[in-house]
Amino acid sequence: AQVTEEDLANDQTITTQVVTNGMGRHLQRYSPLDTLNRDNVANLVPAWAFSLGGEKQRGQETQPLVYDGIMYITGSYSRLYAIDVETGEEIWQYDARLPEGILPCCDVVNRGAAIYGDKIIFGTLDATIVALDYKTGDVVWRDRIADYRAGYSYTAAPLIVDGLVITGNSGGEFGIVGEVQARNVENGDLVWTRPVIEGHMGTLNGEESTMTGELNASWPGDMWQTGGGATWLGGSYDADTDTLVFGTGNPAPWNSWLRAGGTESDDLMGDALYAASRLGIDPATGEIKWHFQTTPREGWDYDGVNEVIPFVDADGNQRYATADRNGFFYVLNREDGAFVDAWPFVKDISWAEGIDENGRPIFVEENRPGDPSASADGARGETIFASPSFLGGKNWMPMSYSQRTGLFYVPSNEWGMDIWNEPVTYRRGAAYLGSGFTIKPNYEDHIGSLKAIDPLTGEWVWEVQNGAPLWGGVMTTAGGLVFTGTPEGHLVAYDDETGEELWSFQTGSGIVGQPITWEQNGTQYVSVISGWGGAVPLWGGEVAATVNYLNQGGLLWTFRLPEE
Ligand code: PQQ
Repeated sequence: AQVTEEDLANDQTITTQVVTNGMGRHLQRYSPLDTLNRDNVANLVPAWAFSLGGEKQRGQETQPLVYDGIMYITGSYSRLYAIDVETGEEIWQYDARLPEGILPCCDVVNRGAAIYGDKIIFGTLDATIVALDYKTGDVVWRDRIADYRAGYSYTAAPLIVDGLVITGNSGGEFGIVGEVQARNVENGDLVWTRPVIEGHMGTLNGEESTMTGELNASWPGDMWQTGGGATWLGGSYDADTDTLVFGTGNPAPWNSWLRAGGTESDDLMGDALYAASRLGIDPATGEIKWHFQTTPREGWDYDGVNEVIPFVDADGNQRYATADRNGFFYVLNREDGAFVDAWPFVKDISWAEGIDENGRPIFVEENRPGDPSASADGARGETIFASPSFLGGKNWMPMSYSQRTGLFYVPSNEWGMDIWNEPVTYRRGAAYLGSGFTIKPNYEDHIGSLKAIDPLTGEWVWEVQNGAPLWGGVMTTAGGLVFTGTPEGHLVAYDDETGEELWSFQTGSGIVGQPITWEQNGTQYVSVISGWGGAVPLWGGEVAATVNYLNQGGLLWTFRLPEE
């Protein structure tokens, strides 16, 4: 058997396999399976568990893939495992040999692989992409995405469309330049590249194609050359409009005054296009079809990378939805990415009063960290409190769209930060922030908040609060279930209409992975990886201190209903 473009295109409806990140390239993470449902989920029990082994633990963020009786997962430190789905026995394991000196910003994570033909493909922390034979784990081809010594890394699941492997890059905290690349999945040959910062040149078939944006329209001087905008979370594919949708990280450095973004201007200057944006890209050529910038004049590390999910709203309109790190839930038009509406999905947003009718934030200028050069000694600008924190109202952990309820299920966090700016100059391979910060909880009893959101009105239909920040993916099913995990270790199933907890299981370590479901010989299975880590323990300030009791791990769990 070989995975085809049809398999990828129909992944949501072919319930015996999971061959794409997102359980469908639109990333809805919704399964039409309903043999497991609200009436029987209380009986769910483990079928098997698989340990990643070794002393290499840290954050386990993978979304498993299932094909032809084999489950494929990636692990921390760029490992990939093939496992028998019936028994949980290992078939083979691939360990990337990582060089000294890799510079991942936010833990040694990997979010999953891609599968096509007879190959399984994943990216490694040294900004390399590797294709393995899916039966043996032997390397078929390997290629460098970018130079890890300049701060580039890679953590996302690749996306496959029409025989091309599409990847982003990581490294935004090091003054790299965000880019999307497409390679021939058969041999790894580079087909096109699209840098996402204005002034940089794209390529197609080895030749220069077009410049991104217009030089110095929104970036002063040569700041665009180290402009950040890492495309670190990968993207979705909207088959109906034949568009890749990729998000871009914050512009570098964080200090917006150095990019002419400290004050509002009459033209685009200071907006830092196309950082902190969503881009619609032509998969055949890498040309940008449209852009929507969630946070122009970005100054709080509000990366615009979060997933964009195509859906049809209750009035029959073709829409995209995305829950941005900046705290606003956006609905965009699917043809051209144009702004439709936006609402807060967390409480206490302080950096903006709202979003205007053009989709531009209404800034609260007092809540922008101050200009260091305006301070007495030039060493530190005014410290302000901003909410959400730089780890966002929502970070990378994917939300889900239920076709059953028409609601989005958003894993969000209620927290803020003290943040200030400092002078900084670019040095290759060194952190390029120009900011300091401390994250703080906004409430004593919870940070995590799973919300069911109506995409027509922005209304929160229900909310379930959690002590620690939520950091795991969400999945919905036609059985009326919402699955997600907590850092405290529980995989939980909720009622999709009420938020009532129907089942939970303690997995032994924090869940920052992404659940899936599929069916094998008429039985519906649910799998999730457990293993606490990711950005929170590293960057979470006062919040990290409240969760430092959580243990690391590395166990993949698979559940089913008991045999009759
Ligand atoms: N990764 C996580 C995680 O896996 O928990 C959280 C974050 C990243 C962030 O909050 C980031 O800002 C971030 N930024 C970049 C970047 O700018 O290149 C990369 C990554 C990453 O690759 O994991 C993260």
